[in-house]
Amino acid sequence: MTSVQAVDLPDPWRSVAITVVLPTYNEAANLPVIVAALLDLPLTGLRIIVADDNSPDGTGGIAEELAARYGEGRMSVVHRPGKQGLGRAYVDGMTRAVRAGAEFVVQMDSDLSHGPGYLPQMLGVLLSTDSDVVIGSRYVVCASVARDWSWRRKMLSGFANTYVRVLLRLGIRDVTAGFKLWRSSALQAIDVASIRSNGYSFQVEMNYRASKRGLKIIEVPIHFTERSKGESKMTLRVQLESALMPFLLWYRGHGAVNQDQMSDGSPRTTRLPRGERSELNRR
Ligand SMILES: Nc1nc2c(ncn2[C@@H]2O[C@H](COP(=O)(O)OP(=O)(O)O)[C@@H](O)[C@H]2O)c(=O)[nH]1
Ligand SMILES: [Mg+2]
Repeated sequence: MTSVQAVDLPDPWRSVAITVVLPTYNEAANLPVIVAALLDLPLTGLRIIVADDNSPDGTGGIAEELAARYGEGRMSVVHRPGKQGLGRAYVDGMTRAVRAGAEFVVQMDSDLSHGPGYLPQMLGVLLSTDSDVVIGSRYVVCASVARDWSWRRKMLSGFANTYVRVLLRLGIRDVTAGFKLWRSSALQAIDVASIRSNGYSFQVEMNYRASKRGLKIIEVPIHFTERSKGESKMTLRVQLESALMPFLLWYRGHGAVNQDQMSDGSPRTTRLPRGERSELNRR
């Protein structure tokens, strides 16, 4: 279990620079609702980056209208050429957020499954401790998932979590959670720009790198709501990748990321896939 220490809150804490990255693919009905709820929070330094993959339902255009209404200072839109998956959209949005000077970065679904109202609490936990990542968790005490989440999805999520927990032993209950608040320094430490996976495995790979880097991860309970509008983009391909990636991480882990775990105090390095140096670390 991560042991965390209390630290002094920055003053004033509500105006810290925090950017929420919202990946969208066909979320025309949900986007205006979540954007309004986020910008209504008592967090004056909160900005939104929408990363849209050229949604056929016109979500990209709706995002532009919202950005014009709320102003550039609060919201911007990244138009990506086509559907490349959740992980690609997150890497794009998160990399831009860090580069633009965000101190904290949030990842959450745009379909209102992750309640915007949890954010001040998650930020409070991050700021008042020396933790690096706060997960909005479905599988800790007091957390819950929607009753109307299909039994198939509940089983899939339960199975995926157990499989990853047993295989990788990261000490995280909700290891496939998509609702997380990161310190930007943590995203730089794990070199988010070099993450290659998508879907659930994107979440697992991020946790794996964070854990191997020795970053402190805390889970706070949330109620996970099923989307009421639009459709899930979960595909068989995403599920297969999600099954394979944790195994590859485990298999390679002793080479690729364990270099981070130097106990002799020497500088830590992250070996990147295919010898790449990422955009973020090139700065
Ligand atoms: N930009 C982008 N967003 C995506 C893609 N696939 C899913 N999303 C978004 O990722 C979030 C989670 O997707 P969702 O379909 O709700 O997955 P589920 O909750 O696991 O069923 C939603 O905000 C989707 O719009 C994609 O290929 N590109
Ligand atoms: Mg969803």
